[in-house]
Amino acid sequence: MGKIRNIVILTGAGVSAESGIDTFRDAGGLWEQHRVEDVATPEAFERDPDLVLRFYDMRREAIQTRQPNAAHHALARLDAEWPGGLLIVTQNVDDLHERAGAKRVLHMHGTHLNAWCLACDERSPWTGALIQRPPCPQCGEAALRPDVVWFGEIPYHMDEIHVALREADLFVSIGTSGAVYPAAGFVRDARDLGAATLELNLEPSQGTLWFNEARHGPATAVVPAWVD
Ligand code: BJW
Repeated sequence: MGKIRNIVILTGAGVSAESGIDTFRDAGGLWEQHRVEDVATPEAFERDPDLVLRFYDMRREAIQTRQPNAAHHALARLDAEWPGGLLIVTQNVDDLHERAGAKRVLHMHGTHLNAWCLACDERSPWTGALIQRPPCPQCGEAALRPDVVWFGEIPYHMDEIHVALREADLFVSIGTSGAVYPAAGFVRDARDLGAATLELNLEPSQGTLWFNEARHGPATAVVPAWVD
């Protein structure tokens, strides 16, 4: 990879699609016909917490039965072997990058493995259901929500991500539609800061024209082909 030293890799739902985890905007429908924008907002949670908690309980349960695929494994290999800077910024709430062995991973939209208590503001590891309103392990209040970032909320780790983008020689976007900001803007940030940019996606994303290069196909094929 020439003179490249620092790499930032952004992943989205497409990297986990072949592990059997539904994407958000592809054909095939969302749970109970809801648009993700209608379920993944603080307003939706206020309006109908049962609906939102059932949506996340169902996804948390499904994710725990899924396994990393060849794309996650290829990225974990790259993470283990790349001598320079490398950061995987995932929009996914699943833990398949980590289960494949990747270490340098940030979850900018949170993780399904944590619950966040709205009473005491603490995060706790959480693998069970939230619909029965279990008490917070820290304060005992029944005020837990999924520790994920909804529309209108500020994504996690933005300072670290911007530092990595500033230092990146290569920005790679994998399996994301480019529909959701700020992640959809990273390609332009990286380009403006001098990085080369590569898209690996099933099809051209909404931001495909911003990339120097695009390779289209299933993640389990195009990601290992790029890494190896
Ligand atoms: C395959 C494949 C295979 C399939 N192989 N590929 C600027 C302009 C306009 C609006 C905004 C703006 N800035 C902010 C906004 C508002 C808003 C926004 O973006 N709205 C848009 C709808 C326009 N953004 C926000 O509110 C964000 N917050 C924010 O901006 O705060 C302000 C702030 C930011 C920074 C600093 C300070 C202040 C928060 C966004 C939160 C998004 N949350 C969700 C839910 C997370 C929890 C959960 O999982 O339920 O995140 S929504 C959902 O979309 C989820 C995903 O991470 C995210 C992105 O989806 P993704 O991963 O791209 O999936 P898909 O389905 O869209 O695409 C899959 C792709 O894979 C497709 O292209 C397929 O082709 C491909 N594919 N199979 C390879 N086998």
